[in-house]
Amino acid sequence: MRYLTAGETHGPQLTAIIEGVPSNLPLLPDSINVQLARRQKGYGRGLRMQIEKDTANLVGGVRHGMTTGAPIALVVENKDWTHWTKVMGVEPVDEDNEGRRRIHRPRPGHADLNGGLKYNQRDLRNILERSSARETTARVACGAVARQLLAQFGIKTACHVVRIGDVVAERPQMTIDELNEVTEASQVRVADKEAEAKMIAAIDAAKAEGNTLGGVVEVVIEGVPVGLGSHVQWDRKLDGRIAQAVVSINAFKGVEFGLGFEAGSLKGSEVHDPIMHEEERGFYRASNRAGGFEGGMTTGEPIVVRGVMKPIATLYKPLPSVDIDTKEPFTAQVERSDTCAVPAAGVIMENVVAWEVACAFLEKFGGDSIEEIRANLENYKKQVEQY
Ligand code: EPS
Repeated sequence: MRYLTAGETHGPQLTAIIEGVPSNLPLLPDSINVQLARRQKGYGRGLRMQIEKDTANLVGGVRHGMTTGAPIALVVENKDWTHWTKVMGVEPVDEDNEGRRRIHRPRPGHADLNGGLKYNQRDLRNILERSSARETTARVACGAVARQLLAQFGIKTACHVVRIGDVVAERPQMTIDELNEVTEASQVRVADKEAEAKMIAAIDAAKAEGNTLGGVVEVVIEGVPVGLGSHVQWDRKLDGRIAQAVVSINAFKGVEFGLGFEAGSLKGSEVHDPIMHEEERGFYRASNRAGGFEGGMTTGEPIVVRGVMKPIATLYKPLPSVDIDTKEPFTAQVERSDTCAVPAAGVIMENVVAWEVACAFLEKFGGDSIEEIRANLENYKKQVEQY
């Protein structure tokens, strides 16, 4: 499967085309809208989220609640567009028209300056509009389609926040279903009540001082068969592909699996997962410190992957920058933004990781219809059982 997205944060809509979704997959806007609503939630979001009410309109590839195998086309409207029709219109406007709302003051930490230099744009809005994290709405919609596919084969996903600023949250012993239930009811998407209150206080304190907070989110995927991805070629290693997908999320700066960076400070005996075998269960691991991957392939244990999000770069007390017209320093640019979007980023990460797993799943069990894929999967399961 592959997808492309288009659309600007203050333009009329976001658009996505997904190619390669098999036929006979049940799909209705509701299953996408649930994910879009999750992405909009979370303590620390700014005023824009009160304007938007994201819903997907399926405009290709689905008929009577089922995919047909044709490309899926979907659009999500930007409700905020009504305030930006002059600024974001397609028709030409005069250079000095105040409706242009030209931006010439690049914000540190954003794509503004690099993008302006690269694309030779003297209105940095032409960069900002597309680099905005609003685009992740379309990616979550595509991920929701991937999750729908995974769900057909009993593969479950979850995400939870493990850090906001200097507050750390634990994942108590619980099943993936319980984790989903508890985090869904949390304002900061944590399973640790004590940490929740501290995170909310930290977000309030950051907001009060015109600052922002980043954090770490963890995604868990269970029910994945052994052998997705491959060791034979660098670009087929599924952990590598997941890493790329995670770091491509706006403001994400790093990714780790299982023990992750901590593995660098431990001995080999403390890092690897002993191989076990039981008649009933087949091969399994005594632990899952690898986070579900060895040799770029799934081990059959849960995928456990974390991503780190830097604090949002739009600050109410901005860092020094230089005006691209006058080349003079300034510090006054203030844009509306969020104080902390880590809980939303968890949902984005869950959906982009689900996308990569679904792609690898289809590569392994490829077929044009759900029935064909199911038959291939059953056949493979027998092969693994008899190994
Ligand atoms: C964003 C800035 C804010 C966020 C936006 C991402 O938007 P605005 O500039 O319109 O206030 O609200 O996030 C979303 C719109 C969204 O749907 O997540 C940025 O600069 O990346």
